[in-house]
Amino acid sequence: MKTFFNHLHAQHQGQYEMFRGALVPCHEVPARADHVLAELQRRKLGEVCAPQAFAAGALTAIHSPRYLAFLESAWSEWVALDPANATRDALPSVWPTRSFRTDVLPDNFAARMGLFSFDAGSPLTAGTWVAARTGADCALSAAQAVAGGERAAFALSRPPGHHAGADFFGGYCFLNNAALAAQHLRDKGLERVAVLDVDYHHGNGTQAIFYSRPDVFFASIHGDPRTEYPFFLGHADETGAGAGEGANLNLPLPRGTGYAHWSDALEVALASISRFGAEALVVSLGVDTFAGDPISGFTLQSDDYLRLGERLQQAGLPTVLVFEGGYAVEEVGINAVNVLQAFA
Ligand code: SP5
Ligand code: ZN
Repeated sequence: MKTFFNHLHAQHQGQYEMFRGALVPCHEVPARADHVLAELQRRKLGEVCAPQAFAAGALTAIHSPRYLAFLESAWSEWVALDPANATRDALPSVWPTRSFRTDVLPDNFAARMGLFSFDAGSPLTAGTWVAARTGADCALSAAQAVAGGERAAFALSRPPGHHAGADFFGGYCFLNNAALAAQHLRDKGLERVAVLDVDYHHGNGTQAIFYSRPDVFFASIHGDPRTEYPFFLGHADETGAGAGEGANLNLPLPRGTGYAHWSDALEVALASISRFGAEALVVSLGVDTFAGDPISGFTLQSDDYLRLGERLQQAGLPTVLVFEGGYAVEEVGINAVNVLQAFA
């Protein structure tokens, strides 16, 4: 199995995120991807490739032009506000909630930061755009490999993607890599594509992108949003809208869930994907379901990821795996590569 590795991922290097009124060190750090790469190479799980550079049209298939233009120029605008900003991460501090307008693009930079985001935990840094843009190329390259006949491919990149919507960032995510991969498979002629999101957190961005579409099924197993981030989406009664009714499946589980019950939800998700008639599968591969994860609440063990990988492989679909969360930095390589091993 080929891995498309984002060699520029460390260009995105946040210093801090907002937590309980304080700026605390980021959980989403460059070492995460480096550990996964090192473990892939240690086990010789296949070729590590550079991504192909895709044209802007591949991004506008998912993201709005005004959001992409904002992301591309955000860092230079931030530094232009104050040269001292060059050593500080940009974080939003004001958002348009209910009753505010979102159709008028503000001139003010802080206002646009808020318009295009939903939390204060996702610092935008000097290299965020180049890292996210190259990560999108990795996801698109992996999708292209699978559309071209490969059984499976892995996009190894950060920042992650599944919280990013058509026109917003948040949850450490800026461009929705899994959505870009699913759309690319559609554009290559596959009629029905499924996205299975196994990250601890609900993939609100991916769900929102495909919610009204009948051609891309979204299934997610995650911490119950009544208590878990991102809180405002991911409930079981969200089943799709309009032509997309029936093509969205949320399987929220309580804190403390281990593989015995988590894997029951996996069977439900895979049965639905099979009934949907998916011709290819995109997996949003977060391993923050691990017992040792510092920000999450499930109790999966490292060996459970071997079983998860075997089960995904047995689904028998051409599969694009996209790296998402997982913050137990020392174990993230072992856990992610345990999933990949069945595809090697
Ligand atoms: C891709 C992904 O997994 N994004 C997750 C974003 C979670 N952001 C909120 C994190 C809250 C952190 N709380 C820290 C508590 C332990 N110090
Ligand atoms: Zn997560």
